[in-house]
Amino acid sequence: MSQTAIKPRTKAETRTERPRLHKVILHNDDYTPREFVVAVLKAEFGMTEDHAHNVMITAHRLGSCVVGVFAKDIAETKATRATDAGREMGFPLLFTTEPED
Ligand code: TYC
Repeated sequence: MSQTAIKPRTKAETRTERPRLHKVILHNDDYTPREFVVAVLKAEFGMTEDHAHNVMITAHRLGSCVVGVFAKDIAETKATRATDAGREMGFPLLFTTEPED
């Protein structure tokens, strides 16, 4: 008869999960000037004029556009700063965040 001793596993699994990334989303509105949206995208997200214009016009036509994907705290800080830049000028410009699937 074979007697195989099975050693119980003692080491806990150390699988490191990467923190989920969060999308920053730009929402269209009827009041914020296009050039202002482009300027905020350039200033807060380091976009070129071309890239910022593409993102702005996509949000304008479709209602919203993903601006970028960041760690949660960075996404929230950027969305808040960009939204505040609009509010300071009296515009309803809105950036929100949501976890990436
Ligand atoms: N719809 C705005 C206008 O026609 C421009 C705009 C574009 C505003 C994108 C917000 O996320 C936005 N003046």
